[in-house]
Amino acid sequence: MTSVAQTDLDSLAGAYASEGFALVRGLFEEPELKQLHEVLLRFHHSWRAANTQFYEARAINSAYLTDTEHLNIEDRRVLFRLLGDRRIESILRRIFPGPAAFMNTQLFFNPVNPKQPNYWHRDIQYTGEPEDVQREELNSINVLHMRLALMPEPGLELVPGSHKRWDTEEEYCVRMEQGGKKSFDDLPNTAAVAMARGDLLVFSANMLHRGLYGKDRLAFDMLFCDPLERLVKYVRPSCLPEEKDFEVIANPAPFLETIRIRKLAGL
Ligand SMILES: O=C(O)CCC(=O)C(=O)O
Repeated sequence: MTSVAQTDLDSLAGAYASEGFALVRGLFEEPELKQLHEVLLRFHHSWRAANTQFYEARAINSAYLTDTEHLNIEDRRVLFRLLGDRRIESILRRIFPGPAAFMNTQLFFNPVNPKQPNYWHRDIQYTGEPEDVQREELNSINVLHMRLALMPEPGLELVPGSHKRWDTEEEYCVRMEQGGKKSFDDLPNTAAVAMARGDLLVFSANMLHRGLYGKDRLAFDMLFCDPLERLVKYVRPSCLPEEKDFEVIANPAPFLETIRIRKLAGL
């Protein structure tokens, strides 16, 4: 396992294309992080109260943070503002050859049980698509995580380059728990990306990765994807900004793209 240095914005596109991830530091100021952190804690508090059993049993993340269920309009606007921030836009432009669409948000935290194992996976394995399609789509469909750490954390472990290629036999057996392997078994040729407050890890959801639990991790994940109906059909309309919210969003393009495709598809 190697550890990873930060990438400057100019080398981001190259790093993402070859490795499948890049770590960007120092993009946000402390007052911005403070405001976001407070919103995330309010969300987490409310979400935990509504999902106590799941949280205590096995949860490592929640999702749909921009929905109306747990946050008021001001707090949701803090999230919309960040998702549509010019700095986020400049990263999206470097990674997506065309427009990117807003997909979802997630909040990652530690499992209640400190012995709960983590698991290698590719997000694409949960789409329900047959494996030969998943394999083909690795190179043609882009789903991007931008993970912003609010607390220092061990971060993620990734297999560099695995966003463009299918698993080796060993990786496959571990990920799918075959041949006596477990999905938390160690893999060779990995990179661990430890994160400090304010670090942004940009990585392909297609690649082999697992969370590294520990410390007081609390990370906000912003998900963007290619503008395709089959990817944005799962977006909850209640997670999207309403007309008046667009006043606070510097770059509305990812939201507008999602709204456009959903409308075209009659969703
Ligand atoms: O941090 C974790 O626990 C896993 C992260 C992950 O799998 C993801 O962001 O897709």
